[in-house]
Amino acid sequence: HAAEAMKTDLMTITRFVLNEQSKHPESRGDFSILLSHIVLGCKFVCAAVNKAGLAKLIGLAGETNVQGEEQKKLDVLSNEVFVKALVSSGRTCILVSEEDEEAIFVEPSKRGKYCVVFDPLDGSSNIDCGVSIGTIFGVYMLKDGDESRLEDVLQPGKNMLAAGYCMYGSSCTFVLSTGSGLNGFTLDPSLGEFILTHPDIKIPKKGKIYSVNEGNAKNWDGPTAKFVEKCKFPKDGSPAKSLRYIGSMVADVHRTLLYGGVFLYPADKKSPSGKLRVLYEVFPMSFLMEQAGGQSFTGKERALDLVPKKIHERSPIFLGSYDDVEEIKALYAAEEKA
Ligand code: P6P
Repeated sequence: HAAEAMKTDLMTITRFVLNEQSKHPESRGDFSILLSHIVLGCKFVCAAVNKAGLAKLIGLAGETNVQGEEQKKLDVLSNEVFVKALVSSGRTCILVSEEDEEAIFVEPSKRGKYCVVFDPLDGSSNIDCGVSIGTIFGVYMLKDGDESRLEDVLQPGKNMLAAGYCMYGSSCTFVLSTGSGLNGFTLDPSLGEFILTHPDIKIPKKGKIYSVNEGNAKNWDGPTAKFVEKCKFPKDGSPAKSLRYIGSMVADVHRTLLYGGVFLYPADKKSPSGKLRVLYEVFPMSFLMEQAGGQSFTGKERALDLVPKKIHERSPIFLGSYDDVEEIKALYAAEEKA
């Protein structure tokens, strides 16, 4: 009957968020309104990404199409959509986007109490070959109710109220946490609604997959090299792990959440702080990973404890199954002592 009930008692993301809101009687629904605007942005980007291939037939990005219109690059378009959706929600005061060098301070008439950090289209270099890409976001509350200052978005990830991503692939999947567990929703295009398809996601405690760009191996530090060596040539007779690396963070993290294992983008000699951005890649994915029972480590500390100094700061990241990340932490701790 549960399956039948699911068919007629559709748990949409809107209903889900309102249910969450009802657990906070003091809430005035601002957060639900903010999330509904983020969801709107994702629906728009999903439609645009699905047409991207077609868009190429009528004019490459950055050139003019047959109608002589300027064909916007998809990541630029996505950024404009999210900035407009977030500002028009009337619930935000500061926005930090991967696409914008400076933070956006919302005009007073439209200002709310939330700060949103986001990558509107992460992995966009993969669009042309059809690899899944995604939007990643995190939400902070303004620290001091009156003035919005840059410090309001330079908070440690553990202060986030919510985080999530929307993956544009074979289906459009929205994974969200508001701090009490992790849930996944799939867009039903015929309804234009995200339906709860992955309730209460929990990552396996230990996994059989490691996910890293092996092409950077010559630049890795000792602990990372040792960990990857252990994945490939386990000393304790256990089977070697499989390597799965898509090169699109949302897709690699989504697989890690559902199948288990560990995703790593370590520091290396070329990029001592790694490649991934703290505010809108490392923090949201680490927040989700912890909500799913996994963990996330920077090579020095718990990722969510990091206090960023700049809005586009990078950090190394090791995230995934609890036991797998413990092994990495032990290798870094041993190097500390040596
Ligand atoms: P590399 C995509 O460009 C991205 O920002 C992430 O989505 C992805 O995890 C990473 O970079 C891939 O980087 O150096 O392995 O190509």
